Amino acid sequence: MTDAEHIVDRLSRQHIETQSWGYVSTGTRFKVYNTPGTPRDVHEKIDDAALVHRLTGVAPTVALHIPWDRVDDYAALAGYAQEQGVRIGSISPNLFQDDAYRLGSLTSEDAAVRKQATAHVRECVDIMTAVGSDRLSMWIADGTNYPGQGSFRRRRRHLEDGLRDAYEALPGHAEMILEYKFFEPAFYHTDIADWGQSLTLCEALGERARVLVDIGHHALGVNIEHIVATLLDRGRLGGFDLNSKKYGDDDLFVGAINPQETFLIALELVSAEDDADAAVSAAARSILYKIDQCAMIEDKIPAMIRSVTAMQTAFAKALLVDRDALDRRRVEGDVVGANEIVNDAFETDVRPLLARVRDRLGVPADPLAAYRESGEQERRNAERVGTPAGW
Ligand code: PSV
Ligand code: MN
Repeated sequence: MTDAEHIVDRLSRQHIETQSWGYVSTGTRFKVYNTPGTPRDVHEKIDDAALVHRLTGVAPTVALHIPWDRVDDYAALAGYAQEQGVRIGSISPNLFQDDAYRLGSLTSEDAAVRKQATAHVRECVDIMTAVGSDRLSMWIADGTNYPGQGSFRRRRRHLEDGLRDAYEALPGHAEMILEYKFFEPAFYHTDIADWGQSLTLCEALGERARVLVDIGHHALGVNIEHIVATLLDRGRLGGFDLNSKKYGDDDLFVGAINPQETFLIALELVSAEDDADAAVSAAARSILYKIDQCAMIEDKIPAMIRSVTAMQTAFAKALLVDRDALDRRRVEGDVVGANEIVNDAFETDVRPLLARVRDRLGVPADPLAAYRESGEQERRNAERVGTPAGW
């Protein structure tokens, strides 16, 4: 195989998970705008995910968030997804929208609240079994708003106990991916604020707990690709929540604000996939790439297509980097030369390469144009009358 064929081959195997809540109307705390054609229930969210997969060929799974996607019969829901051409992917519990969680969920001082939270996570583990999901995607919103409000160490112990309960209940083939976020909804401290907090919890739990990096969950200026490299080298990077941001946790579609950052993250990923250390490369090859974006004013399906194709673009450019030459220049101390190699790849127009990938996958060369011409949006606008689904 030539280098170009290798790249086409790798890109044809790319797998990006879209998320059910990315297809519905969400917004800021000021206003939620509805757009026409928005799904009214989980089946219609799955329909939209299936459409994105049909158009891109690389989005075969859809993440669910419980209770937003709660149904009576999960096996039937998995069957429905399969009929549409997709599978159900990761399951996210929701530990932030019940009145009981005002002072914390797994970290609460109240044993009854902690019990409610662990019972909900167990419900999600059962759903994983019913739908055949292999990832429990955990984000804990717990934190405090004022100095003195909580005991950091007692909260941390409760958190570890609660996470262990879920970890030990996981189906044999499954793993937990543990997200961090430094603020919001709490504004003084968050119990899992950064990658170090998450990593130490994962290490305490066991091999099947890995860190989830949400691109929007870092302070401005933080070097995310460096965090990614550190976690990759320890075999503890388990997943991504993909989006982009200008300021805080903006949840804009991928590549909209800083495509160079997305590319530099992808470069760390493809290089770890080829690492000589088998454990590092196996861990890198089993990362979940999940979109976690919110369509606040834009149409949801095209926004999702943009994110999926932005991830393809980032990986295509990362795969073009001549990593042997790059390493030589690093060793030689050729600062400008090393940067030039990275930059050359970033500036390459990879659209012809992606057209070859799409040809291989049997999908349209331009998924967004194909979507606009398909009439799918107009059909949805006409059919989906009534209350749209939301949070
Ligand atoms: C929190 O901001 C987060 O990124 C978590 O992943 C949630 O599950 C998701 O957003 C949905 O609100
Ligand atoms: Mn997230």
